[in-house]
Amino acid sequence: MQLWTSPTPNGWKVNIMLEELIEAGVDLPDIKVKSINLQKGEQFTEKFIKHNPNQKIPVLIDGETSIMESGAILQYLAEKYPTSLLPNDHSKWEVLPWLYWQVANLGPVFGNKLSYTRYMDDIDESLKSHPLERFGTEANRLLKVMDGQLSKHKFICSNNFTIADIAIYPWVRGWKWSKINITKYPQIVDWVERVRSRPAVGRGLAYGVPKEEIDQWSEERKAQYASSGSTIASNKNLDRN
Ligand SMILES: N[C@@H](CCC(=O)N[C@@H](CS)C(=O)NCC(=O)O)C(=O)O
Repeated sequence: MQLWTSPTPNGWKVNIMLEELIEAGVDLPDIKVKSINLQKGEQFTEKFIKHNPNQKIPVLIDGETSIMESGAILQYLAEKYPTSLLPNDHSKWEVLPWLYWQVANLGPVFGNKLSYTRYMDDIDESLKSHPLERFGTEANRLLKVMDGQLSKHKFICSNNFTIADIAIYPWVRGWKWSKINITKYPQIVDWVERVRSRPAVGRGLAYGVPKEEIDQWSEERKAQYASSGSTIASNKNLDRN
């Protein structure tokens, strides 16, 4: 198996998944983790596009099967290696809708809020106010929805940690960077700590990142992310291919 990834929220989901499977006692095959340099545009190469026509990490390659989309990768791994991360009976329908909810709602909205907050330096401030308002308000609505779930149980879908928690966590943990205030929701703050305290989550977040910067980036790293983020989020990339 090969995982093509980068240290970003959508990448971390799969790293965490692999580490959770190991933690659950699954004997995984050897997995080659290949780091994709998004700043250099490696996601646009012919070789990459053969495995993911959508030109984004993460990609999982299992023999002849190439899987794009982090949600699909989590589901693939969860079905191939059954554990409590995804029930294999009817109760999987308590989990899968929340996985889809993350990839269709929370990911794009938090990602867009982050881009306008941190990365789009070349855009006039006045043009940013509408998207910042729109994505900020929607991010807050999504947090309220999450808070409703967490008022019923410890994790998003139930008292069990599942692939839905794995999908949601990397985006919500970055709330300071995206300037989406989760502190209005103490249950979400507690959930972030509960998820972070899992050993497999710590190991998953560490792929390709110096240990001392797993939870707190250095000023140098922040500057690097800000500049690479602006390259990635830029419309200039639309000219490629
Ligand atoms: N819906 C996709 C989103 C993947 C995605 O946006 N990946 C980002 C990194 S977090 C990426 O590869 N960006 C490169 C680019 O936009 O050029 C998923 O969940 O896998």
